[in-house]
Amino acid sequence: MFAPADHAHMSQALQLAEKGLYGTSPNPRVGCVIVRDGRIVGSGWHERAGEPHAEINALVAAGTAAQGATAYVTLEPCSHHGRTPPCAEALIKAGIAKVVTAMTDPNPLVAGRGSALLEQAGIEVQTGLMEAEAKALNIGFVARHTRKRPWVRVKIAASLDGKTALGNGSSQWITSEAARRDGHRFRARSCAIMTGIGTILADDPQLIVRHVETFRQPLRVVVDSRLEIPLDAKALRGEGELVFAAAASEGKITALRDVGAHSIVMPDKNENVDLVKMMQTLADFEINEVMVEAGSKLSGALISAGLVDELVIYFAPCLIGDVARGMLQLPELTDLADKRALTIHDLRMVGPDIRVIARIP
Ligand code: AOF
Ligand code: ZN
Repeated sequence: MFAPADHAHMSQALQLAEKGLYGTSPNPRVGCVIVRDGRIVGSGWHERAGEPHAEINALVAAGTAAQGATAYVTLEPCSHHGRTPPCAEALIKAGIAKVVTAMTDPNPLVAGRGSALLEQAGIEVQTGLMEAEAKALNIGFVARHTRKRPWVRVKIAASLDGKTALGNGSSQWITSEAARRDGHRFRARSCAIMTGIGTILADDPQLIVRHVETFRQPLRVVVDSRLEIPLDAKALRGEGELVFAAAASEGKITALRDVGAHSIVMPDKNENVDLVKMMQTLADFEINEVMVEAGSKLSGALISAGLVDELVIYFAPCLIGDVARGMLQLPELTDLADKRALTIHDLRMVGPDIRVIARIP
């Protein structure tokens, strides 16, 4: 159904979409290329939520050349009035003759309605060109809409023997500057950065994006069962930071509100934070991708609860020895048949360190 030229145009649209990697949250990254008589007459991408969608930017660039042209869009054009008006209507008005999309929009407000509108207007619509690439680019947006949970990525920095800190807690720094900078690129693409109270008390991290050119900072989320977080924690220096607790006094909730942070009390039956509900809540808050940078307890608990999709592990070429902290607190296994199987998604050097991206199927 698709010719080599179609692939070339969609591939270009995907490259444009990727320019929105750090900026479009909570919207998807979307690119659009408009082609007439084999020539690109306009292109664009979605830069940030509230601003025009990819198709509109491409249509503006194409002007009257859009008449009778084919639009290649990495996501089904929208049909709804959100922060911006529907792209399907704009494409129809501009006289586009054919639309090729990579994937259907999983947003229930769209979900096929965009393509239907185009077809009703007599526009030919083809769907599914380079679908795997398009879905990968919006892995969190797809996860949020299809399973009502964000895509959750756990970052770990370890020695080659898998240790993340000394017995006394000291962990700065095991991996290289290059690895730490690389970690900031994962932060930058995330809608939220999550940590636990243990890390807050031990390291007082800021949990902000540095070393990456971006105009937005992800939401900071702290899992803190007994709401012990100090009011002057660096991770709370902002507006609207979220703290999930299992129990809390009204006084502490008010004090946190006064410093601009929201507490959400959500206990499970063991009086810990209900992690499943927490992730569903984050999805309700339009969080697509969560980056977890926590200790072995929270990271392990999230894995045990079946909430982690991806591990990003940096291994530094050094040994720390067995009397040190491991990566993940998981229940003891007595049968190796029960071990958790992973798939290796990516493997590369980052400076002197090794980066492994493993996925939990
Ligand atoms: C597109 N092209 O470039 C994007 C789309 O609130 P709004 O108006 O920005 O709408 C956001 C929704 O529109 C988003 O959840 C997704 O369904 C769609 N995003 N659609 O055709 C774009 N960013
Ligand atoms: Zn749109």
